[in-house]
Amino acid sequence: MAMRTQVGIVGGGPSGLLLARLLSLAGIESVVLEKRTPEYLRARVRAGLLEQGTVDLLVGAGLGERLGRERLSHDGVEIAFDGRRHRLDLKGLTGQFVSIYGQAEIQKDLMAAHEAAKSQIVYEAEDVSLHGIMTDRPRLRYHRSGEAHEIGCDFIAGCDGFHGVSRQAIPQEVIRIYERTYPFGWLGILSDTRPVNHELIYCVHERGFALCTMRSMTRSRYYLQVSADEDVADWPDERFWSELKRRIPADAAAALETGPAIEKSVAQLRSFVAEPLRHGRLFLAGDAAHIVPPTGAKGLNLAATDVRFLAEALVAYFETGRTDLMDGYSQRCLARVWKAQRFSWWMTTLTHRFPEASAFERRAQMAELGYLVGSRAAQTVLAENYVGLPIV
Ligand code: RFL
Ligand code: PHB
Repeated sequence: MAMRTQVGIVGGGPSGLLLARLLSLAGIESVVLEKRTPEYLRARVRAGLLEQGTVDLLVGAGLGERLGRERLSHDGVEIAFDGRRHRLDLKGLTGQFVSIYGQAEIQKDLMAAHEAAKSQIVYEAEDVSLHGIMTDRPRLRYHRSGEAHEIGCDFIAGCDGFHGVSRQAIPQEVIRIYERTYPFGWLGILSDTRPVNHELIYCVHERGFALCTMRSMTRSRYYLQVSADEDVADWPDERFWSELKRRIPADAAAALETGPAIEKSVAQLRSFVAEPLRHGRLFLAGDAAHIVPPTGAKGLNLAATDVRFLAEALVAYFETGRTDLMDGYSQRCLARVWKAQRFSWWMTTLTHRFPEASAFERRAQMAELGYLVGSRAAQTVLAENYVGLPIV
């Protein structure tokens, strides 16, 4: 079956659904093609920390009701090393704070808003492929329940994450990849227990990094640095909790409430940028174009800014025929993406145990941590990146 729309969107994660939402508020039609089922998407845990710019964008898109009620605002964040905890006063250093609200909740809010608006979202779309992106009539093809479909569009947005197909549609000689992999991953668990602290604790330890975070005051999220090829099956709950207790400061370990894990998964750490974000009538946004290690909590926030810029560019085009914002899209995103890449890489390097690090590098790492907690200037550098750089 053939149909037509203004913007064909590949991927119904936060990037794709937020883009569809912003476009529909401006009266622009789109169709979202998503490979997975709604149940799968609602259950995916992932990100938890939002910059104020991301919150503002969601509120502006009419998605602020539950977010406003349930989000936790954090004025500070802790870094622990050598058994001691140090609080960085984000509010005092930058005048800003960050919000805790799970990506799964954003996904649910977006899906509910689209359901109410009767948006066109095709779940379980198989074999999605992109065609004619260098022409003014690009097309998306896919299968659903064994039937072939084609959608003619004015533009295609590739919002299908790191493993998606959109980025692959850009020829090798046009796209440039910048990448760094890390020799470790994060093992995360979610549990219905009281968070060990009312703010996050980034814990530096010789056994490896650990992070204490949360989804609410009754639901905790903890991460452990593990080797890149770690198997979740080797981590029964008891092993996770006892390893966590060894890596977090003693007073936190003593206060730690443990319980059954309701989710447990390993994520590889990676830094990745594909340039440019536009080729012909295809625009990449979010994880389809770039990946950051989760240490700086920037992935979802970067995705949100890409989508904001892309929606602005498409709306300007459809309303007035202007093409300058579309032409500047890639550069505008990349300026922000690279700053977040630098920060996420730096914060990962500062806090993780690198197996190949020399004794000299380990001493330098500890010296940098000592400098950080002793210098307001150094803390301001971390804080202004952590709360999110101004959107320009
Ligand atoms: P997603 O979320 O990967 O969504 C892509 C969607 O596209 C679908 N898809 C396809 N659909 C059709 N055809 C195909 N061929 C397709 N291939 C894929 C997929 O099913 C999916 O639904 O990308 P998006 O929308 O760009 O969103 C990006 C964010 O998900 C990501 O950046 C964050 O989760 C990263 N992240 C964090 N970001 C933060 O800002 N703050 C955090 O605290 C934070 N913590 C994290 C994180 C990511 C983590 N993992 C698991 C990598 C913590 C972790 C552990
Ligand atoms: C999370 O809550 O999942 C989270 C928070 C901060 C990070 C990474 C993940 O840096």
